[in-house]
Amino acid sequence: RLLFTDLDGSLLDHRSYDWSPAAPWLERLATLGVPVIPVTSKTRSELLPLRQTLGLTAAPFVAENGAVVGLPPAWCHARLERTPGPDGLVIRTLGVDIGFIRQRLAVWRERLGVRFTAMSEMALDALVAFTGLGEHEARLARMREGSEPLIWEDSDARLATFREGLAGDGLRLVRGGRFWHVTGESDKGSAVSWLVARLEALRGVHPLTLALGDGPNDITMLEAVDQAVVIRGCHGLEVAPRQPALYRSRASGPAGWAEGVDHWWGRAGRG
Ligand code: 2M8
Ligand code: MG
Ligand code: MG
Repeated sequence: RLLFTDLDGSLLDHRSYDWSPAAPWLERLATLGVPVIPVTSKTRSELLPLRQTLGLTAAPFVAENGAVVGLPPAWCHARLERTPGPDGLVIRTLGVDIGFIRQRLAVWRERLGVRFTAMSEMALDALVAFTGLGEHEARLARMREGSEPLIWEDSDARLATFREGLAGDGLRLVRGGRFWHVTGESDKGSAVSWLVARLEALRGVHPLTLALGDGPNDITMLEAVDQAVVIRGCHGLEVAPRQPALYRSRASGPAGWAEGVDHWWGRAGRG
């Protein structure tokens, strides 16, 4: 089995970033040897300390909405990955370079005259106030490699034009919790499928897969797995994946997360 999970608004509370209601399930899954794979908008720099805290260091991770994948040694393919970093992790980038994204954002702002603020343009204290992250965490959130979050300050109609412009550059616009995220042609779903294919190639078995998420950027991930949970959102966004095996939680955040894992794996997990 494999479990894929969004962080903000799913495993972590949207405001406090607390996960205590999910802790008993995290312990149980660790005991069962089920990898819990974070699939998030967060950066690699944010994820490295967070996966230590959450006890997820044996599992791979997906950062920046699918642009960056981290593989622990057990997930590396002897012929494909030769040079793990000092922490034993191999980093694969499935997206495009942040420099290209920022350059094209500047071009479209100029050409279309649209109004938005990119995360890289926000002062640190403004970012802290807007996200509720600590100052240190906010710095880590700014260390982007393959996606740029932005706050849209213009009309819906102009957003559509902006999206078309970006598409011409091979760039996508996807809604997270507080931000819109500009990425390459990778998304959470393609990264999840890539990891499932990797596991099949290494072990020759097809795992049972479960994914949990609360935002529009989670839809591709929820559609790429066998079983899915939409966590009730705090931001009133409609999330409607094409997924027959779908459970919608009543609770939000980590309590909804535990409720969703209970729904699909309750008996098997305890048995
Ligand atoms: C951003 O991601 C969230 C997740 O959905 C959002 O769009 O609201 C990212 O920039 C991430 O790196 C950061 O940690 C998070 C903080 O709220 O915001
Ligand atoms: Mg979320
Ligand atoms: Mg997210």
